Amino acid sequence: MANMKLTYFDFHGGRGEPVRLALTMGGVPFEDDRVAMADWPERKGGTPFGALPVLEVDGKPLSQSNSINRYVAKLTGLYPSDFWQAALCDEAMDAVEDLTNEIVPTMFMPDDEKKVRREELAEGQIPLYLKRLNQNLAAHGGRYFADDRLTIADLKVAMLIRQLRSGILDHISTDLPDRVAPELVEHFQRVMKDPAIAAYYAKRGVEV
Ligand SMILES: N[C@@H](CCC(=O)N[C@@H](CS)C(=O)NCC(=O)O)C(=O)O
Repeated sequence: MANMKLTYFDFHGGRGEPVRLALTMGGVPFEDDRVAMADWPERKGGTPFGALPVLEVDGKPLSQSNSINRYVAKLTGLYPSDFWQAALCDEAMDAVEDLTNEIVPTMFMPDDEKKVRREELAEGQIPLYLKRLNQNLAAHGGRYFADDRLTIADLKVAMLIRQLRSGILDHISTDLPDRVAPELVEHFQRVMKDPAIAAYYAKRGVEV
């Protein structure tokens, strides 16, 4: 088994969390290198594109969250072998990336600009994406995004729903997912009840 090291920020969510969950679910040991924000400026230059997550496999770096997601999902049986099901899996993960790319810049905005931009997103792109993801879930059987089973796509979407409901994004109402995409919230709860995931968070004392 290759030696794995995941480098990501020190919180339970974001682009790196599906990788942690997938490796844990697959029973793949890895070094969980959690970077404190204060240390990031010093470490940024040492990453392939100045961003995290980065997975090192036997010392060789791999960046870009969805590329890492696909790689670890293939290793852990969380990626469909059927090409169409794999494409559905990618579609959901890339949609979450689209939205993440809209939300993340607001974290670095001054308060007044942040409020305006987040309110705009809460009226526009966020409900639009949640509704479309909700429709995709329904179209693929209602329980999971692809392959009629939990795949890496479910982990990625679930982390988005958790972030939106967590209250860490001021000016975006925490009940937005419940109002516009209730089946996605049920899906999130289904994913969190997976025994390996529930055990992972219980061990870390994290409420989900
Ligand atoms: N396209 C990249 C984006 C990575 C990215 O922007 N990561 C954020 C954290 S989620 C980051 O490293 N931000 C710090 C920075 O850009 O300095 C991916 O999908 O991995």
